Amino acid sequence: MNAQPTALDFLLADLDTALADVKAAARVTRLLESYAAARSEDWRRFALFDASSYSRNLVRRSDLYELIVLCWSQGQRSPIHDHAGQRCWMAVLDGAVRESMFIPDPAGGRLREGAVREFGPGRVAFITDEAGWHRIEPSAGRSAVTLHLYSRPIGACRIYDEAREAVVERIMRYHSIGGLLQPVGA
Ligand code: 2CO
Ligand code: FE2
Repeated sequence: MNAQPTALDFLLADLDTALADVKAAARVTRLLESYAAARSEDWRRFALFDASSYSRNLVRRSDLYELIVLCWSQGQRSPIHDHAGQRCWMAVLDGAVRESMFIPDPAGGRLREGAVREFGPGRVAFITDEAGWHRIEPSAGRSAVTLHLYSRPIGACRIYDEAREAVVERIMRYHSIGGLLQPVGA
């Protein structure tokens, strides 16, 4: 344990208040921007990569939110997915990521491709299901680490299975919790 509070401690101390106000998305964005701008290294103990897929590493979970460090090796990417009706923020801690948006057809048909944006170090993205579904991958040529905040926590989301051209439910899993690797399949 560090005697001195780190940038991550300050972020955690402020999140409960900021997230309790559902209209204050901009305030939460600023908290994450400040954290990323501090260039603190205290997230690194959560940044545990996995060779088989992008990894989800839990920092803290409460009834109100979950804060997760995601690690993206070159060539790894998320499925196209929604966020189970929750608010999602994504701050880039290392490298850069590409977000591809997909807009559901109101008639229930296929997803339509939307905007593609690149987010570099320190940038913060925000998405809700109203804005659309998305896919995240590291920008070409290197790996990336991102910090995701979901309010409320997301236990399962919908993904678009491109091979089957079908929407299926995905149960969300953590590769590690509090810096400790979880048993595979837990
Ligand atoms: N939502 C995905 C997940 O938690 C990551 S993409 O950014 O929101 O696995
Ligand atoms: Fe996502």
